[in-house]
Amino acid sequence: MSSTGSFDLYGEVARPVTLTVADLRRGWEQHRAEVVFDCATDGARHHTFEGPLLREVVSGTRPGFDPARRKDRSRFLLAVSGGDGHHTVLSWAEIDADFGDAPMLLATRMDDADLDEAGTQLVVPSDRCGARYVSAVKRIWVGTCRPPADGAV
Ligand SMILES: Nc1nc2c(c(=O)[nH]1)N[C@H]1C(S)=C(S)[C@@H](COP(=O)(O)O)O[C@H]1N2
Ligand SMILES: [Mo]
Repeated sequence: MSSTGSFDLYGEVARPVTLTVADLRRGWEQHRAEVVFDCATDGARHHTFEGPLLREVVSGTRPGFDPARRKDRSRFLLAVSGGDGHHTVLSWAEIDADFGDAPMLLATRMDDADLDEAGTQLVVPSDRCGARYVSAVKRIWVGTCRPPADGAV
């Protein structure tokens, strides 16, 4: 059972880890992002977030790719789940500096509030809509999916 505000980072990685928001604040350089996104029900939302880059935090777990090979890295996915069951998927290539280079964060602070109790929030400044800004993150799975087999269609 994980403590308040912590999340599990696991999957096809050498070093799975459970991290608190305090760990995120201590362990990596903090970045700041002022974002606007559209919510289907609430319209334009404005927020300021602070936190480490998602790719730096995930890299610390040593995902099971050869870091020197772009094609190998491009096979990996991340699945991010909130405590309420909201779940979204992104690809490693979206955040990899040689591909999409999106400056996604794992927030330690939103607007004027620390997220230690609520839990970290995924910040996706390159998204136009808010659906992937998963709050109260509980799990991030990192891994690959099997390529479609011949004759599967
Ligand atoms: N855990 C969780 N995070 C979530 C959602 C959700 O239902 N559960 N909804 C998303 C959607 S659709 C939007 S638009 C934003 C809204 O964030 P805000 O209300 O803080 O502006 O949160 C996102 N993060
Ligand atoms: Mo939304």
